[in-house]
Amino acid sequence: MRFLLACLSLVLAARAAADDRPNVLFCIADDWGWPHSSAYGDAVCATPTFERLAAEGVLFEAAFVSSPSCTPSRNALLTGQHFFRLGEGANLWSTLAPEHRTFMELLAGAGYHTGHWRKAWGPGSWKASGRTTAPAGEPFDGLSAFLEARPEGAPFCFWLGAHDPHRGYELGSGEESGLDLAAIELPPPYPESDVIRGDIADYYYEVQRFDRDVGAALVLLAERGELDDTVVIMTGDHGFPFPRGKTNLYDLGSRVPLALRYGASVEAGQVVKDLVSLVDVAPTLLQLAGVPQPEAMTGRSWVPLVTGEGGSGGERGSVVLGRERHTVAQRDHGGGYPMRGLRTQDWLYIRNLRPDDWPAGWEAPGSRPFRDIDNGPTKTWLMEHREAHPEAFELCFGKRPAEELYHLASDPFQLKNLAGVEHAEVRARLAAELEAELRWLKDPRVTGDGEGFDLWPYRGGR
Ligand SMILES: [Ca+2]
Repeated sequence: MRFLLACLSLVLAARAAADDRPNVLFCIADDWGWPHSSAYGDAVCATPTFERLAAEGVLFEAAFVSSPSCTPSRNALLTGQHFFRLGEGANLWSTLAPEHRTFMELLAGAGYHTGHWRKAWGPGSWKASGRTTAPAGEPFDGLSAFLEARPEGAPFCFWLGAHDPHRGYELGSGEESGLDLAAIELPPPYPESDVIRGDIADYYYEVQRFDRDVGAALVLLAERGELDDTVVIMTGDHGFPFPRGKTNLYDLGSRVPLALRYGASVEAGQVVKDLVSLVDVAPTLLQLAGVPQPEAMTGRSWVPLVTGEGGSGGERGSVVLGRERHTVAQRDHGGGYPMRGLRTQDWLYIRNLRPDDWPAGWEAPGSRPFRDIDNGPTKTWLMEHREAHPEAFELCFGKRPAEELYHLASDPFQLKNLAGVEHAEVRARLAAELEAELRWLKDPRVTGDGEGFDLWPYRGGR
């Protein structure tokens, strides 16, 4: 039997060597959010590589992560399943049980040479679940080293990760590099502040550094004559690490840049307005590689969208968003601040499951205040100026009602909650739609076992 299996794997390997399956270059920044790219009209954050991918392939205008926190976002992306289907993997600093297969593992099983550079899965301990292979392949010291180790003729899937633009930043690096602070569009509700402008410029500096890294990888593939045989995806794992960004279901937290290029196989210059989720990455890559999509993967392949078969007029109705525990910021029970949301083209509807808690944790002497918001100059400035700018402070740090509803055309940054004020019919319709989606997806918060999320260990220390 073992001999037969060995023969079969030799046959498959030979077929892989002769096949025309695409290579994959998956590029993901850490904390790079929408709309921080020149491709989306940002006047200061120049990302020529991302613009090139969009011009030579597809620019997605409405891409969202499953959960705006590193580990659950990456778990969802790798497994093609929403974060809440992944047990402990729904939380930051967690693990990923071996039964949740990742696209990297499935491609490796199909004969692909796989590996990653810098930040891939995590943070957390994937070994803690009993898993014996890394969820995003073995580490390599860059694309060149990875390609040197590639078996003759094998297609590859390389995860180009980064720690950019995660905090901390070198203070003043953005301005020193020549970025025009005065031209930065401050996202509401931030008040005018040179400190906030400088902080955003430092974030942009790291976004641009990531863009250059991806650019170098494209040059390398082009020199080897392999660029047009490679599916290139470039995105981020959630929104920017600023108050009301990362860890929030607002667009600044959950919406990300996304572009895809695949030589002549995907028509250049397309703009997809449809709502897509990064849980769709795994099904998309598996379909392109000819690997069957496991039943557990609930994401939807983008192949019909980008090949024109599925249209691109914004037909996809909604995406599901959510969050469980980020840091251990809830001092009373040690759990998270559970939220679920539904984003349509016209509305954002949010359910906050524990409205009595502080969304980012609270302030207490001797502990890091509002722990779920990364420390940095913008956070500090907003806290120090809370009396002068109480509305901004409240929107960034304050408690939230059980339901939020935002009308995107009149309120693109989602500042004016209409739930309970007007549009009761819309609220009821979206609440029912969210409930139905979560039930279909078997979310433990809906099917009755949601307390488990609060009980898993926090593998980041305390
Ligand atoms: Ca991140």
